[in-house]
Amino acid sequence: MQRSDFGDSFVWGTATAAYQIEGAVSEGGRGPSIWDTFTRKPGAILGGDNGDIADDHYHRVGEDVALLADLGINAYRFSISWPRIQPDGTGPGNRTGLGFYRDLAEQLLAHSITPWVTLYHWDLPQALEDKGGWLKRETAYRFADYSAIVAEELGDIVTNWITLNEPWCSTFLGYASGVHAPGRQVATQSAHAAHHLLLGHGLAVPRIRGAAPEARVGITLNLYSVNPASDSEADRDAARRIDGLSNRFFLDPLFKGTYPTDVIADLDQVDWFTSTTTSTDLDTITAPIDFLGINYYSRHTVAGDSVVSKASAFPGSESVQFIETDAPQTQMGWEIHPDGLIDVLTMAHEKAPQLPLYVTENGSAYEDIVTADGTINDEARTDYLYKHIEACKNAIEREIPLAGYFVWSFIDNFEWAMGYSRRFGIVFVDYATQARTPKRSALWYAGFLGGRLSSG
Ligand code: IFM
Repeated sequence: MQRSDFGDSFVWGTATAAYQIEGAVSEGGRGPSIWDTFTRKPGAILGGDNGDIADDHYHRVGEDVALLADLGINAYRFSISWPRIQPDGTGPGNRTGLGFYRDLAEQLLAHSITPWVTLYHWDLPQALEDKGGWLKRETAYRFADYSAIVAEELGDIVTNWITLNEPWCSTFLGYASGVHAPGRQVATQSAHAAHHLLLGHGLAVPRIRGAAPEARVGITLNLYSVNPASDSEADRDAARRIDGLSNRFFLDPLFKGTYPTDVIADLDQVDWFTSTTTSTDLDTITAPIDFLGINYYSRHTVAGDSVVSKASAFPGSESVQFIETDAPQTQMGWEIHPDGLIDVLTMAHEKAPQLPLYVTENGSAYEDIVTADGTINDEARTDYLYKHIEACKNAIEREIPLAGYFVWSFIDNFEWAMGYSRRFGIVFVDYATQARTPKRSALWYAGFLGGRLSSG
C-alpha cells in the first residue's frame, strides 16, 4: 500500500481537541467549561486527572506545528475551545482567544498544512450548562452565534469547518450515563440534548457560510458497525436498538429529515419529539452540508435480554448486552475490527450518497513502553493504523467517495474519563517534562506519507 494509491487530492491528517491538549485553562481570558467543573468532581476521572496543563499546547504551538510538518501530513484537525472565545457562552468574541487560533492556523498554512476546524468538541461554557446546557433549546442558538464569531475571524484562512464532534457522546455520555461532563443522568430525556445539538448544527451551517463564503461545512459522527451475537430475535432486536441509538438517531435527521420512530419509541419520548421537534427544526437540521466526518474505532456485538444496567449510555435499551468477542482489543477494551470501517463508510454513503466522506478520527490506545534508548516501539498501534488505512483503500475500491483520513491522535492527551492513563498519540508526551517523542507509529506514518520525520 502506498500514498499514491489514494490519489493526489486525498487528505492526510492527524487530529486533536482543545481541552485534551491545550492546558492554560485560566489564561487568555478563557472561562470555565463543563470539563473544568466535571474534572473537580471526586471519582469522575481516573487518577483525579484534569486538563489544567494537559500537553501545554497553548504555550508550545510552534514546536507542535513543526512536528506536524515533519509528519508530511497535508491537514490538521483541531478544535476551538468555546470558553476561550466566549468565556460565559454569550457576547462578543474574546480577542485573545480568537488570536490564539488565528496564529495556529497561520502557522499551519505556513507549512502547507490545511487547518480543519471543529467548533464543538465537548467543552461547553459552564455558564450555559448552569442554564440547562444541551437539554435547553436556547443552547442551540448560542452555539450558532459562537460559530458565526469564529467563522468571521477565521473565514479568510480556514475553509474546512466541522460543527460538532460526536454528538452521540455529548448526548448519552454527558446526560445519560454521566461518565462525561456535565455528568448528568436524566435517562431517556438525554435524547433532548441530541435534538438541541443537531438543531445547533443546523443553525450554525448558514451562519458559517454567511461569515465565510468559501466555507466547506460538515459534521462528525462516531458511527459503529453493530452486529447481533446470533440470529435470535432478541439479539437482532438488540442490534436494531443499538444501531438505532448510535447511528440512525443522528444520520436520519441529518439526511432524511426525520427521527427514526422505533428509536423514539424505545426511548419512550414520542410525545416530546412529536410536540417539540417541529418540521421547521428538521428543515434546519437538514441544511445542506459539504461533507460528512466519521470517527471509527471499533464495532459492537450485541445480545438481548441481559440484566438491566443503571445509568446506561443506551437509555431505553438498558437490557442490551455488549458481548466481548475473542478478537484482539486495544487498551480501551475496544475490539479491533478494521472491516467495520468499511461497514460504517458504506452505511454513511447509503444515507448521504452525494457527500464526500472523511475519516476524521481513527486510532488506538496502548500502554507505551519507553525503551532505554528513548524509543517507543508501538508496533500494535502501527499495525492498527496500517490495517484501517488499508480498509480505507478497500472502501475507495468499492467506489465509496472517501476523501481523507485523520489519525487520532497527533499526541498523547487527556482521554476524558480515563485521564492520562490512555495514550492515543503517535507522538509520546512525557507529562513531567512535556517532551515530545515520535513513536514508531509516527515514523511509519511519516514514511508512508513521505514526511521528513521518517529519515530522522
Ligand atoms: O479522545 C477521543 C476523542 O476526543 C473523541 N473521539 C474518541 C477519542 C478516543 O476515545
